Amino acid sequence: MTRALFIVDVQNDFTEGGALGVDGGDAVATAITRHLRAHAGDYELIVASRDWHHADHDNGGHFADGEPNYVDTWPVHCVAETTGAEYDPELDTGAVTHHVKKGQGVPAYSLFEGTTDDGEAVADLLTRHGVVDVDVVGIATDYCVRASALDAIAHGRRVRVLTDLVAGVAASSSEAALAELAHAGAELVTSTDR
Ligand code: VGL
Repeated sequence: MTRALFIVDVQNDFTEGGALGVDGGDAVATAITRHLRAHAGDYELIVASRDWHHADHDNGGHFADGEPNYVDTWPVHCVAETTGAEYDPELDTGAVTHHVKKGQGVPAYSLFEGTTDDGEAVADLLTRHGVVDVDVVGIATDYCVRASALDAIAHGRRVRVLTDLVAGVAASSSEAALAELAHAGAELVTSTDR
C-alpha cells in the first residue's frame, strides 16, 4: 500500500510560547521527529503544512477584531515570513518531501486547502502518487488535524490518526474531534502500536 504522512502545522506559534501555543506542542514536535527517524521510509510522501497568513489583514475574519473566541476567531498567528510561522525547531523537516502553505488571506484549517511549493493541490499530489493510506499527526487536534483528516477521508483515503503525535487547543474539543474522526472512519492508533 502506498502511504503518506501529513504533518499538520507544527509551527512556532502553535507550540509553547507561540501566539496560539498549545500544551504539549513541543513534545509532539520532538516525538514526530523520533517517528520520522524510525519510519520515514514507510511513507511515499511526507507532506508538512504551515498556516501562512497575511500580515495586516484579518484573513477572512480568522484574526479576531477584539477578543478572540478560540473557536473561529483567533489571535494573530502564523503570519507569513515571521518566526511564528516557521516550523518548530524540534521538528526535523529533513525527510519532508512536500511543503504546503495554506491560509493566505483566508481561514484554512485543512491541509487540502493549501498548495505545495510547486503550486499543486494536495489532492492531486496524492492521486499522482497513488496514495491510498494517510497517517495524520500535528497540531491542533481539534482544528487543523481534525479538518485535514476529515478531508482525507472525504477524498477516499484510509486514515489513521497517530494519537501520541497530536496536540490540541482544548481537552474537551480534542476528545470530541477524535471521537468524530473515529466515527467518520479514521483509525486511532499510537505511533508505536500502528
Ligand atoms: C489552527 C487555530 C487557528 C490549527 C489554525 O493549526 O489547528 N488552529 N488556526
